[in-house]
Amino acid sequence: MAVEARTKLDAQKLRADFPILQQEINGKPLAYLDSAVTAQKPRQMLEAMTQFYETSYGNVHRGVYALAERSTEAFEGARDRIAKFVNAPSSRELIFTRNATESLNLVAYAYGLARLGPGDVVVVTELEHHSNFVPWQYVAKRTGASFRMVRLTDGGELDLDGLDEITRDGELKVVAANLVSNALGTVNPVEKLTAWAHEHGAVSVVDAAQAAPHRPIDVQALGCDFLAFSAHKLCGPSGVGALWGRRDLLESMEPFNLGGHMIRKVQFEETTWGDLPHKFEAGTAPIAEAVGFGAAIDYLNGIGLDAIEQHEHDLVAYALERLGDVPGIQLYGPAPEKRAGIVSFNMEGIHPHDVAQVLDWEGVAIRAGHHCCQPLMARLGVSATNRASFYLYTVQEDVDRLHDGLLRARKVFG
Ligand code: 7TS
Repeated sequence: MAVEARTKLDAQKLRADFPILQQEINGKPLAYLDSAVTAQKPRQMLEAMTQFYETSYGNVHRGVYALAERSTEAFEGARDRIAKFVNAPSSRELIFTRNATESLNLVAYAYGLARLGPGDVVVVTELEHHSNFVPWQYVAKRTGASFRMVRLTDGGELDLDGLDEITRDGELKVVAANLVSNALGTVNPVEKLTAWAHEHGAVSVVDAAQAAPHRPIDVQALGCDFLAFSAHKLCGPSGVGALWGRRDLLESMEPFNLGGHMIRKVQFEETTWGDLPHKFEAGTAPIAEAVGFGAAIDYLNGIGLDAIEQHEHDLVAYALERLGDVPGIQLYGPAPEKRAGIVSFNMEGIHPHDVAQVLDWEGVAIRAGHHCCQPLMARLGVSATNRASFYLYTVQEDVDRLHDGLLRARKVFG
């Protein structure tokens, strides 16, 4: 009988793919524990971009010469693979944007602004990144819709018991939530929120900026209507992101940006819009960045998203145990099995920026701040936290060095 063995990834071996990790910082090897802010880049992705610039670069969809055709082929090939990565029914539903933030603004403006009004309800969660909070708050204010929030339990999970009360507030129109929280790492029950949204005739907008790098994404299984993510968090270049949206919704929406490439016909009296996805891609696209995005997806697929998820899960469990014995540490967030590779914490009596500074002396890079989650910080009763975040190239030794750095911070400031 065949035994199915889960392939474990070998982070130590994968590190060789990342040139930036080969250097020393402040005389120490680099322990990069800030992948949630942006991930480092494998040589394979960097080479794909260089090769594209050296052999195939041209503008897309607008030339008949060989380079323009090559460029268009590479660009559209990347779109196909990125669409497949989230199991989109069609790559025409996959729109290139600058980043997850722009993807979410596209939905808020092109869908929200046109469809919301007094008596409607827009819901976000207390765990949202500002990118999936502020656009909805703004659009609600502009349209007179009411703006509500799914609260957090003390355990750092969304409190779904409060949903009924929210629906009594008016007609539910938009439910916007992240699949993985960047501040606590919580994996949120987006399928349940989507089912609730659909039960009430609302659309479900999923911020997958933090989820797409770390676990397999299937928009059809999630059942959502829109899904946003960025390339730079999944080993791709900065400057490009994606929005997946249900075709009928995208087709029914007005464009977000106006100008070249997104039109069908322009006359003095009137302009008509191009087909999907072009209607939402005004101007020259992030061409080489999209090609790099595709190469990053190939790289991740080669390792396997299941293996990445398992690796991070193992690291989080290890980190929570290891850091638990640091004197004066307060750890935030749910149990390891309910979170991605993110650990947020505070050290009693030491400002998070001071902690991060001492760690930098040791070559350990973590983030300190509000993580663009001020509503969550208010809920936790703090202005900032420290956050260590892991990826496929993180090894246990990095966590050990974080642990030792925290003991040093205790000594320096204790
Ligand atoms: N949503 C989530 C959950 C995020 O973590 C981020 C970025 C964004 C949206 C926005 O992504 P962008 O690519 O458009 O900037 N997260 C972080 C972070 O955790 N620290 O800085 C940015």
